[in-house]
Amino acid sequence: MQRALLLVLLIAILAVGGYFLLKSQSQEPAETTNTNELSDVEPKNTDEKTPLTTEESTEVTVLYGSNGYSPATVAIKQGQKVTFKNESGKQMWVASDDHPSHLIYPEFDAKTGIATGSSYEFVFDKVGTWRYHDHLMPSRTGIVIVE
Ligand SMILES: [Cu+2]
Repeated sequence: MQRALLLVLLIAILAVGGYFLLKSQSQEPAETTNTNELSDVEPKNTDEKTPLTTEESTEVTVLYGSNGYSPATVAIKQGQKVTFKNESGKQMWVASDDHPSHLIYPEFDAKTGIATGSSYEFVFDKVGTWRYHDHLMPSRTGIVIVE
């Protein structure tokens, strides 16, 4: 009987002690990590978002008409997208120089004719001065300067 009582007492003490231990542990770290996370994360997020939104909001469009690309030369920032809109009445195949291999910037290649009224979009990830042409009419050329 005495042993059983002692056992029950021991279990009760352990349970109460463990409860308070857990309570104090879970409260203190939770409070400190919460404040740390808030002060660390918030300014980082806004810093990252500001340059991204300004780059996305400035859209660069090159029109392809009967006289070729207009403007023939555009300057953009790295990671910015250029839209080549075909208004020529014929098919347009935007491709990096040199013709016909397109090896100077192989990814910058529509790889097919773009119908009039449609566009070809390309995001320039590489810094440089990229000359291009209409693969279907190689005398019509343009330049994209990526800074
Ligand atoms: Cu070509």
